[in-house]
Amino acid sequence: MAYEIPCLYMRGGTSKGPFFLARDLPADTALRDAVILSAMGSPDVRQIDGLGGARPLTSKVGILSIPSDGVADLDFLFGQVGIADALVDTTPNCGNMLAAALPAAIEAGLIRGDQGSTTRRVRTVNTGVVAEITIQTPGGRPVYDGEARIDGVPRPAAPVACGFLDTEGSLAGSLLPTGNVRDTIDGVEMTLIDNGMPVMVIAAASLGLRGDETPEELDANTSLKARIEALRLKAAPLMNLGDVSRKPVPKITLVSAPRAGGAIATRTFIPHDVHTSIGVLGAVTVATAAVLPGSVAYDVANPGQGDLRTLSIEHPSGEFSVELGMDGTRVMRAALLRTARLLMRGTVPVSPSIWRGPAA
Ligand code: NQM
Repeated sequence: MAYEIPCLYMRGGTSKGPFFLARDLPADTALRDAVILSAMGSPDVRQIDGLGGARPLTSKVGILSIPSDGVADLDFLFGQVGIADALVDTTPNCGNMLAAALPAAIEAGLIRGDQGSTTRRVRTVNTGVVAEITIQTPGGRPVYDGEARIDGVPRPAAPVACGFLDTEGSLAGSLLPTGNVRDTIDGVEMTLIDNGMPVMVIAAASLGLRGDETPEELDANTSLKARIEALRLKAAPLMNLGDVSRKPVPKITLVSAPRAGGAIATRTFIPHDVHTSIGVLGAVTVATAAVLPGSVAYDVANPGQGDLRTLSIEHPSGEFSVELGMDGTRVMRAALLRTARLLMRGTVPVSPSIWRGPAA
């Protein structure tokens, strides 16, 4: 008989995927990944035999556990599941899936919700970044209906407030891993930066673009994508990321002057497909570049002023507001709003040819 793994299928921000408890999955990483790949239907471009949505934003998983070191209240391990590739990558952060971690943990009985609202420190195990997350929990249970709106999600929902500290150099080791605010690779100027997500920030104009092209137009531009990938493979070692030919980082954000009253306009490659909006820590990192004098983003941005600034990052489906707490020109903390929703609660049967369950 197939072993059935308890699973919560959650939307987190503009992404979605199944959440599992670490204790319900194999402890061995290779076996765990084989189970996840089979649950998601990978490798297969359609993910027809699994839960994956055949796009990077819908081919993600979250794995939850309670840490014993006291650094956080909840551990969230994020997995970017390859679609055509048999790969579960736990390298980068994902702030969108993170938004669903606390409600999922309460739904699963891993954490007890407080009366009214629940605030907990959630660590993304991938990089050690800790976020303070607050969700609405009347009667101690998460609610999903509400009035908060985020672009890229059609319906309003209950707010998930996310606050980040210490995101600098999450994977690249420091905010500006090359030590420069601007580098030039193959004649293209860029700012290589990591404030929660390693990103190559490039002016759209440097690649002959306007910066307001649709994701479909950019996705169809195969010569542009090949050029960006060549730049990415050269930039990654300079960002301390090594060979990234099979890694989803760094991301590439093309920036241009804002068009809708925001701080900056963006189009983001993650890294091979174009994001229909922008990732959470991707947005934090681009906002950080936008307020950094000398960066390629600063050139085109409306960076605002003062120690507390809200930057509206324009993206293909609207905007993403990031509140930055600054000390001079240095970003000390970031706060932002997401929403999340429980989409389905159930179990995922695993073929006995892959795993027979914890007792076997
Ligand atoms: O940057 C997509 C997403 C993400 C990542 C990506 C994210 C983040 O929208 O924190 O949320 O960049 O691959 O889920």
